[in-house]
Amino acid sequence: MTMNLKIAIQKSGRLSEKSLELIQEAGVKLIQGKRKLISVASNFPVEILYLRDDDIPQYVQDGVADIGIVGENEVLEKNKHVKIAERLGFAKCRLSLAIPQDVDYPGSDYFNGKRIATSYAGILGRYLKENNIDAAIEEISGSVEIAPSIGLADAIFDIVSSGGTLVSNRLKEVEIVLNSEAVIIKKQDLEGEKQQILEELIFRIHAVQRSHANKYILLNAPNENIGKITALLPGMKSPTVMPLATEGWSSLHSVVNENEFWEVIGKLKEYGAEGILVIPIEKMIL
Ligand code: PRT
Ligand code: ZN
Repeated sequence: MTMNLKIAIQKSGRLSEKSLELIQEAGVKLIQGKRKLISVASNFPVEILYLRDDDIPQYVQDGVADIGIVGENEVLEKNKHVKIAERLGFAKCRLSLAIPQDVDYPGSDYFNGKRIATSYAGILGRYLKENNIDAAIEEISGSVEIAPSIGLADAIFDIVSSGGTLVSNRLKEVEIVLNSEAVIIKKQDLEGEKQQILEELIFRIHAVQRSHANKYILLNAPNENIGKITALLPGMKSPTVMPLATEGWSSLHSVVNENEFWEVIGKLKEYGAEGILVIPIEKMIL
């Protein structure tokens, strides 16, 4: 009998959809539980627990779940005994200090003697201590951005993503304390079969991430330029080159990285490539 790896993900919020997507793209088929607190998988030894993100570090520490998907900010705030097993690259944001727009900012000394509103008292407390800043922390659980305008605080320490919330509350970001993204955390002493299931899951996640970062490319090119094009599109090992019925031309198949894509396309056209097709890749295993 195999045991299931228990995976905690956010029940509803900014992380839930992407977390589920990641697990499903890794080929895990979930059978929805009736009350939607738990789902089990039909083809992979995992089960999913749907929780509030704030509770995930604690549950993973205590072994209620074996692993969890949560914002790094939440992991550092809760400061539980868990390990980061993998960084996932989504839900990117930062934890920053912000002050009213019309106040001059001389540097972090500014915060001495000030009151700072936040829901991240743990991270802020450590930052203030490390930087020898003597400020008061006003811990509040929501709508931190309005604290300065209602006279509750002089500054805020909160999550910033686009910066829109700060602007609409007439605040400016003055110190970035932490950059965060979604991560997989695991129990400190995860081992044996469960550790193996986690490794298989991470292997599959890498294949999915790689496939998102790359495209399959097909093109026709004059034979005299195949060498240059091959150097440009090294592919996984080397490109596939096949002769076309038209004399002097070949068809070339390879893989191209999303980041280099437009640059590569420009050069391919210079080298006389025609009929370029670019196709999404579903999975990519090296
Ligand atoms: O109910 P539950 O407790 O599970 O959810 P939650 O409300 O605590 O969390 P949720 O779903 O809002 O966010 C989950 C995680 O997403 C956070 O812990 C971060 O790791 C990550 N994340 C990424 C964000 C943002 N981007 C974000 N922009 N979390 C919150 N925000 C909020 C922020 O609080 C601020 O009010 O968006 C506002 C700022 O956004 P901009 O774009 O205006 O700068
Ligand atoms: Zn939360």
